[in-house]
Amino acid sequence: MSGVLMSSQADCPSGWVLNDNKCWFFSDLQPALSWTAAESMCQQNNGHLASFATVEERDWVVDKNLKRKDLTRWWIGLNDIQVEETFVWSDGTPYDPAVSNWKPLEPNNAYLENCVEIWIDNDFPPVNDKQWNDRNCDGLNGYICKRDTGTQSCSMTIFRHYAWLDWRNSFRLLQQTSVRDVIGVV
Ligand SMILES: [Ca+2]
Ligand SMILES: [Ca+2]
Repeated sequence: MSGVLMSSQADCPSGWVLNDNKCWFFSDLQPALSWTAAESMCQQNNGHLASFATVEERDWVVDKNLKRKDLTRWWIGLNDIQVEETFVWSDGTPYDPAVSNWKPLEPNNAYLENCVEIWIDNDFPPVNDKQWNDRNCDGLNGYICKRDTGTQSCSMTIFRHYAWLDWRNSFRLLQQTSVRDVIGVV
């Protein structure tokens, strides 16, 4: 037996988290990046800085992910770079103000602020927890990327297989690779 499995299972690249049929990436503390550099990093991985289409997505990001990290400030894709006070998501998702979660008095464009961050407040009790702030795009933050699962429908998933052949009267182990997905494979 040998070969590869054509998989149609929704999947994410290594280091990304699957949620609601999207893949999400949460950066480490270092290197902190400007908004533009962070968006570029996400695009290099076929994504964009994170957008939130629903309140559930928005709160899942904070409640299930960011609170485990020491970092407190995270770039998301929202920005008003093109037109002041007209906010758009970098991945083209329509901006729904009902999904927004601004801190009080934000966005305020206080220091030419055209990029949006989630700013986790570590005060106890939490104050304005998981809410948003517009910040100067050159500020250095962690970042969150989001992408479609997509490409796995045509990808080949390598699974573990041993192929023993009788060659010159001896058996030879030809290949041994790691188990990834053997569902449906006999
Ligand atoms: Ca602004
Ligand atoms: Ca601000």
